[in-house]
Amino acid sequence: SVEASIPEPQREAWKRSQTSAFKSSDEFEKEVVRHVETSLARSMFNCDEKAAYSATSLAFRDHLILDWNKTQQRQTYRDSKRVYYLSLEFLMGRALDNAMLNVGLKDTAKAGLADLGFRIEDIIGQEHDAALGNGGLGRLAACFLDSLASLDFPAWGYGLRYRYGIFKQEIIDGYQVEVPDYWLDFNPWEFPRHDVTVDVQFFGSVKKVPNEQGKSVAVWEGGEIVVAVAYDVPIPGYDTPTTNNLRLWSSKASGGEFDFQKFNSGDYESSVAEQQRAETISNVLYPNDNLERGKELRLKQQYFWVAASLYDIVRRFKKSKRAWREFPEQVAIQLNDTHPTLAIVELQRILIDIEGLDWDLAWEIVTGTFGYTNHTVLPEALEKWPVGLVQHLLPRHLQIIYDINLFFLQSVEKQFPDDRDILTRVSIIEESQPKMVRMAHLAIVGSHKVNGVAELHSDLIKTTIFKDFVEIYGPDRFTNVTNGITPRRWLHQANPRLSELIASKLGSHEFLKDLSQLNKLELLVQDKEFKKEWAEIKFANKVRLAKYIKETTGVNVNPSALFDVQVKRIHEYKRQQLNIFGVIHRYLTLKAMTPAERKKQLPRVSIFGGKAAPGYWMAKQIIHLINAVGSVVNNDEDIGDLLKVIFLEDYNVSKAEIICPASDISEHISTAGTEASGTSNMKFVLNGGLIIGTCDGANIEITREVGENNIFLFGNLAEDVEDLRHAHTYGSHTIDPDLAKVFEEIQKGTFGSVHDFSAMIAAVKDHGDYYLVSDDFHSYIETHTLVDEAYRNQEEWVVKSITAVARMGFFSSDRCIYEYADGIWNVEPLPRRD
Ligand code: F58
Repeated sequence: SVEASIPEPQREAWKRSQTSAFKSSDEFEKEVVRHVETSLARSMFNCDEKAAYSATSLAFRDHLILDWNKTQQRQTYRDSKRVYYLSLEFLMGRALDNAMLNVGLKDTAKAGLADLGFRIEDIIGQEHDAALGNGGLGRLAACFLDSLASLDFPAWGYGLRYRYGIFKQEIIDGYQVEVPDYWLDFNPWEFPRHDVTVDVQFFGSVKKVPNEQGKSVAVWEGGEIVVAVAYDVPIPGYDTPTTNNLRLWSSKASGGEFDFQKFNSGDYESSVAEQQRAETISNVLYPNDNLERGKELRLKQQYFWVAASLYDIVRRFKKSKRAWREFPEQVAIQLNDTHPTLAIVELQRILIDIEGLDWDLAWEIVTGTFGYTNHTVLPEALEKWPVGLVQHLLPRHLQIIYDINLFFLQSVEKQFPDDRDILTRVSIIEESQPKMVRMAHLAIVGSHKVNGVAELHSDLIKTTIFKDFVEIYGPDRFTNVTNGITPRRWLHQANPRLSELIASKLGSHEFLKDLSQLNKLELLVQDKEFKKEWAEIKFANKVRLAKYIKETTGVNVNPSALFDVQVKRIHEYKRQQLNIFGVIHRYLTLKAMTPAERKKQLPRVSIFGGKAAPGYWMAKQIIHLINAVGSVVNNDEDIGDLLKVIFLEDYNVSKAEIICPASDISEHISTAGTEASGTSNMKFVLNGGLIIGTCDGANIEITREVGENNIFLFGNLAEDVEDLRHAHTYGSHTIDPDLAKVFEEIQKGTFGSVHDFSAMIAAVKDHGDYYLVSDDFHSYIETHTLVDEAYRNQEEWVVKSITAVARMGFFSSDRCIYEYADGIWNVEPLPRRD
């Protein structure tokens, strides 16, 4: 065993002195006080909430680290197959609450903090979100890390340690303003590993030289080196000692602080400038959601992160002294979208140029190792890089890409000898001006499995953007893994009262590890007392959100009103414009009523939240319109509580934890066929909210699970979209009459800024209504009427809410991880103790 390598007396000395994690609240308090006094150099007299947060986090960090060390030792010792999840984004949110719950010591900490004079909520609230992601894709990666650890899989995440996460959003005069998110001031959850570094090369040129056997090999030389430094973040599983690792790379100049040669020769300024240039690589997260802009720095980020991660993975593999062909039996690498696709090329390069394998064996190893997950069919989000840029930055990689393409096209030509067009369509190189590298094609060719993220989406990629590849490789290369969410964060942590109620009825917290157990709740749908408690919890969560709305916007909302929520990135395809047009329609309808009629109406609060990409002008106009409508409606005395329109600033993970448990209905209303999956739909339903949605993404599977009576679907189907768009462009395009009235009202200036909003209207009226806002408007409004009617029957509504929750077991990210493990990675969990 590993132990035997240390002489007995030393081993004993280590064991005698071993630290142990706190268990009781007394021990926890001691740890907190010790950290306040030594780590923070403060005392009882200047320990504010921030300091208490810091000390509490350090105490829990110590706890995690002990488990983390043991997990890593165990995984190294067992040396079974590991999973590596490569993602440019990990939208982790806060870590302290999660750590407390996962190690099962939240009550202990609560008691300890109370003794020391603090409320645990206030302490948890001090933490800055780790916001290293844009939206769904980044949050999915975070849920997957939670599930991988909770299910005891040996798995690492690899990402970038951005100095600035997604920007903070401020709303000023109704407009979005971006403020940098500098979050690293104090981050107790990361461990800098200054001894774990990788030199990453850029630019330079390629020379062919003969090796010892006289074979010509490529040597990539010159250019510049940037150093990657590892920062490790422990990822605790729920109710297990397994604590996995998330390794984030930070860039710094080679040659330490700065180039001493230049410094000594008096060129101080340029040596500092070089250092700064190196550091810009990991400086900032690109803030686009479903859009690829093709910036050079972005490509640099991608290669920097991919090269460092692969070096690390290969280094670990080589320690085992196994033969190279065993690599895919030891290593599974999942590509979260095409952003890490250069990893395919980099591994091929390492194997042929550095390790001296022949091409075919290397390529077999590469394709056996990688899996690729696609997250979008939107053409503007499919990654492409100009050949010239790749050539300049990564000359050797471009050669390898050309070789991969050559061999691939040769085999396609053999398979379809009479079809020239297919070669043009599937080529990794797009013969455009300038020529482009199509990253999705490279990812497909270099992986053994490609998956979409919901059934409809996985079908769509097979019949549209990747159709030819299904012909070439057969349908088995393509599969579906419908997304999921971790019930630990999105139920237990976000909605503790609901989680406890469920636990009390099911007899334990086991459902948090096996979410399908929720189905036992269905037996209770007629239990009066249970339904009452269920409704009370929803109400309490709404009161909490109402308080938050008051504090942040100054608007009073009635917690008994129907809370209608749409929170997600602002994008035309997600159709916040449809929602706000619907709100205006409701407002006009209310205005046209007599006071007596109005009295009979159901009060509603329309809540919006989400960031627009800084360069996405139309999305910013949508935010402006929502705010403009809010300032008119919220101050209209005829309307009062009947309608309030709220825009919540700076939507992020920790705000989602307050918002999701407080919704009655949430909106998932993308144009059919555009939203790959959606995951917030799952979060809302799991928290007892119903949803209004289109037949898109995972909404379809949610409907199948919860039943048609427990969801509000509307709108055109994906299969009709193409024809409708065609008709808009080539036929006569009439606007829905109710929508036309909404437009007239906006154009009258009722909400100010006629000029600002004219483009949104023109997009529907004059530019072909690409997102089918008008086509779906009528059915959207009608469905909202059904929502109102259903909500009036509170008894029935609660039955729907419980039934839906009971049927949500399928959407746990644990189920996703089992599907990936089984169908794509071929890995197994590691038993907890040897
Ligand atoms: C999202 N994609 C999908 N991309 O839109 C959503 O339907 C899905 O549920 C989710 O992935 C998880 O599968 C997404 O969030 C991005 O934000 C990319 C960021 C980098 C640039 C390209 C878009």
